[in-house]
Amino acid sequence: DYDYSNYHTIADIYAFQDMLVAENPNLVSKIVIGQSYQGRPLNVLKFSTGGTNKPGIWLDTGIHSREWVTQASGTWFAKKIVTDYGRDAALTAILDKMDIFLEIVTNPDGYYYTHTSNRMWRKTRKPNPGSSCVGTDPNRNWDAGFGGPGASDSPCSETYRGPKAHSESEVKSIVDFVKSHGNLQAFVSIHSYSQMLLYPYGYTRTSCKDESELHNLARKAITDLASLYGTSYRYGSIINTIYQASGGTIDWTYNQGIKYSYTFELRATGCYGFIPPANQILPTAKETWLALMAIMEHTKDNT
Ligand code: 0X9
Ligand code: ZN
Repeated sequence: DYDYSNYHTIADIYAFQDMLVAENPNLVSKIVIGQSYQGRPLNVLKFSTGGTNKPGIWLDTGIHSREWVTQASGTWFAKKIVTDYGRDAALTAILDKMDIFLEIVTNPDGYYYTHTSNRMWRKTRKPNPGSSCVGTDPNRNWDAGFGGPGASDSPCSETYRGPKAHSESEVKSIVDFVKSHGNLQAFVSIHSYSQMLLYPYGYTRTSCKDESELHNLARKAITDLASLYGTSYRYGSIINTIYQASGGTIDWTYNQGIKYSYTFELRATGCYGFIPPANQILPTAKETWLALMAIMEHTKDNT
C-alpha cells in the first residue's frame, strides 16, 4: 500500500497513478499531455463522473521540482478525491458538476534530478546553448509579462525565464491543454514554501479585474485552512504579497479567462524551507485540502 506520509521517487508516483486508475476506473483516468525534455510522460489524472467537456478545475504540484511537499500533497489529494466521492457531500457536488485535473509531477526531469543529484534543483533540465548552466524556471516561462522585471535573462539564474515564452515543453504542454480544453474555470498551481495564497498579478502592479472576489475567496480559503491546525497564511496578489515575478503560471491562466487562478506557497516558514521532514506531509496536505475545497466549491457555485 502507498505510504502517503513519506516522500517518493518518480517511479513510485507514476506507479501510484496507474494503481489509482486501475482501482477506480469509473472515476479516474490518466491523460498524457506531452513529454518532458528528457522524454518522461507528463501525466494528468482526470477525475470525472462522465459527460463531455464539463467545466474543469486544474491543480498542479511540483512545477518547481525541489518543492517535495507539494508532489506529496498532490498524491494525497488524489487519494482524498476517490475516497470522498459519494461520501462527502461537498466533494460529490463538485464532481457531479465539474471535472478535476491533477498534474502531480509537473517537472519530472527536475524531480528525478532532485533524487539522484541535487536535492535543491528547481528548474527544468533542458540545456542552454552557449552556457554550461542547465534549465529554465518554469514559473517564469509563461507568456504573461514574459521578459519583464521579476525574472532573469541569464541561464545560470534560478529564475531564468528561458529563450522565449513557452520554450519548455513542461509549460507548453499545459498551455496546449488549457487551450484545447477551453472550459477550465479554476487553475491552482501549488508551490512551497512560505504559507501564502496568491492571486494575479505577479508581473504588474495593476490590480486584476476580479481582485475583490479573489481576495474575499482567498480569505475564506485560508480561514478554513487555519481551522485544522492553526497554520497562518498571508494572502493577496503575487506582486504585493511575495515579490514581483514575470512569466508566472497563474498570470497567464488568468489572462486566458480562467478567473479562479491561484497559487499556493505551502508550509513551512524559514525553519524547514524547501525540505520539511516527512512528518509534515499529512498535516500540510490535510490543511491545504480545506482551502482547495473552499476554492472549488466557490467555483462550482459561480460557474
Ligand atoms: O518565485 C516563485 O516562482 C514562487 N516562489 S517559489 O519559492 N515557490 O519559487 C513565487 C511566485 C509566484 N508567482 C506566480 N505563480 N506567478
Ligand atoms: Zn515554487
